[in-house]
Amino acid sequence: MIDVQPTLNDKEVFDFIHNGYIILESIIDEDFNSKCQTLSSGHLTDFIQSRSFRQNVLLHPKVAGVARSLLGPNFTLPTSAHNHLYEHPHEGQTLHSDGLTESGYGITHLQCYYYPQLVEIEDGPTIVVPGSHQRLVDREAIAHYGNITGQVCLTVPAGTVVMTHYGIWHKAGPKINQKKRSMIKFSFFRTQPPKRDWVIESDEVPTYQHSGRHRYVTEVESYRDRRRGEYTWNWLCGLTEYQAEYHPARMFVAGIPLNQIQL
Ligand SMILES: O=C(O)CCC(=O)C(=O)O
Ligand SMILES: [Fe+2]
Repeated sequence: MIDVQPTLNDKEVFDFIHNGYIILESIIDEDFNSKCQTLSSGHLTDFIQSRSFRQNVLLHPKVAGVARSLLGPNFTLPTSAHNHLYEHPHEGQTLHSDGLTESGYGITHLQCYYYPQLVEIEDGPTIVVPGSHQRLVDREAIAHYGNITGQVCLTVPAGTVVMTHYGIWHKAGPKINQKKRSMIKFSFFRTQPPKRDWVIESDEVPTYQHSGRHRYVTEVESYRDRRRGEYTWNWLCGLTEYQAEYHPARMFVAGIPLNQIQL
């Protein structure tokens, strides 16, 4: 099987649990970014399964290292992706979580946003709400929300990959220029029960460290966040009963386990 080393340590796993995303800035090779800027909008299949996309993006040691850390050794590589390409000005999307987001404390699905070009505020960056990923809501309920204190505009350098918990609330922000802005979205899934096999210094499992209140939440909600974080941490460390789950989004987003991939 292709050797992928985990990259996250306990503290970085805490941060992912707390925020629901991790930003890997400017990691993809410039020539490959340029190549991706010529892709057409919408569904992508052959290109995503190509050796060059696998080598440059999916198996980039930092991208695969996060997938390996949070989803275990035999995570799936995607066979398709979606290019969210905007060119003309638009007023932005409404806040939402994607299709088949569901409740539950585990981490089984990482949805990734790859930006092959620089994204500035005028370009309509994706906006995410840190810590929103464990709050299952219906899309209509949050679609009318405006800006939320503490939301993060993903204004990022070319070649950035943002890896998110599938449930995170997000939207494409308003765009006021005619520049092309692409975001290639793809997913990794877990295939095995979790265990604490990321980068560890000692076998002793630390207790979950809550990073405090997100800017938009009250004390009580923050307490709930802490409890939810503890459940996720314990689940990831293999301390709670694991029931094999087939993430519902996998009905639409296929993947091939790493142990079946040959480059
Ligand atoms: O393009 C973006 O920034 C976000 C797109 C998105 O979230 C969607 O279409 O579901
Ligand atoms: Fe979305």
